[in-house]
Amino acid sequence: MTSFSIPQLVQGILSGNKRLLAKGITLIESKKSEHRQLADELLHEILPHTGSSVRVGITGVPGAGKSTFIENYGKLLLENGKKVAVLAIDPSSSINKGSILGDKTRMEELAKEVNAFIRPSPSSGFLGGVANTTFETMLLCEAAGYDYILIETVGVGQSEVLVADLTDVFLFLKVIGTGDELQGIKRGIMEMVDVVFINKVEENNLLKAKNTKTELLRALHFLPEKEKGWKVPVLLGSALNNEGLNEIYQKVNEFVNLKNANGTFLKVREQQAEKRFDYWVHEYILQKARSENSDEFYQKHKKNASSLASNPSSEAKKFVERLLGKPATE
Ligand SMILES: Nc1nc2c(ncn2[C@@H]2O[C@H](COP(=O)(O)OP(=O)(O)OP(=O)(O)O)[C@@H](O)[C@H]2O)c(=O)[nH]1
Ligand SMILES: [Mg+2]
Repeated sequence: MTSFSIPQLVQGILSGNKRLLAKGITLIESKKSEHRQLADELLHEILPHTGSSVRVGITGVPGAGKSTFIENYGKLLLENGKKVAVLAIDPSSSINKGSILGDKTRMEELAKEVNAFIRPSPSSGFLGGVANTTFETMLLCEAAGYDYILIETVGVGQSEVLVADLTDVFLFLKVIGTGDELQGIKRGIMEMVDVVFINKVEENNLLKAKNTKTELLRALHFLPEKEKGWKVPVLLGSALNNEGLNEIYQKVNEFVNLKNANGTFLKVREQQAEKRFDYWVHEYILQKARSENSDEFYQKHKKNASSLASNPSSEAKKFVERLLGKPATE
């Protein structure tokens, strides 16, 4: 990994060299503290060259067609002269290692394109860590000139929230007739969504799809407007047969333009970066807590918490006060 110097990595990434981009990402994903130092140096150098992409999150139940969608939507972006990077957020990836690569068949054509870059989810780590890695990977991809970053949520649960916190546009892929009607209307997801695509719509289920659309629009109608002046559109189509993707392309661009006009595009990104900051505050406090000087106290307080000798919250407070040099209150 250290066979390249930081200036070499910077130069390679800025010139769009995929191999060096991949090396840079590996550095970012490393858990070794000396690598983190290097990763910070790398990010410092490339930061002035970031921010110019459109970041799109894509969610939907397993099998909804996310990868198929990305393959064909990605190709459409390429046809429009754009460069596309595909990343994945997979909180369960330690079990389900590199699942996006398992999807090879579904992104086979996109993967072969010069102007496309596909990176699987980091192979381990807790959710917050994976989100952070994805955020930094996205920055590297931007520096390498990718115009669209597509992030697929893999697995279920909290990954949607994280992807929404990393992207400018949040796209929900819905399938009909698989019993996920209720999930689609699940408030949590619907509140985060900017564009809905009902996928796998074919002649035999067109009517059902239209009904689902009406239902979804009704549900959306009751939610507060997330972006001023934006009515979340529900589009029908087939990712597999390349139907409806042009409309998605238009809607995504329309949404980005509206956000820019409203002044929310950059504002939301600032809020997202603040979340990254908070992540690192927690991370560094924990690191300091476990460092040689404090580890004894850390273990002691933790034990008091685990045995419920005192409640975990007050025990944590005592420990942090001690860590910050305040007189211990015990
Ligand atoms: N008939 C039909 N099948 C589709 C369509 N889009 C995707 N599929 C099929 O649905 C299956 C799942 O597609 P994927 O793209 O892997 O779905 P995914 O959401 O990425 O799945 P996970 O990553 O496992 O969550 C595959 O067999 C696809 O060929 C479509 O528009 N019509
Ligand atoms: Mg997939």
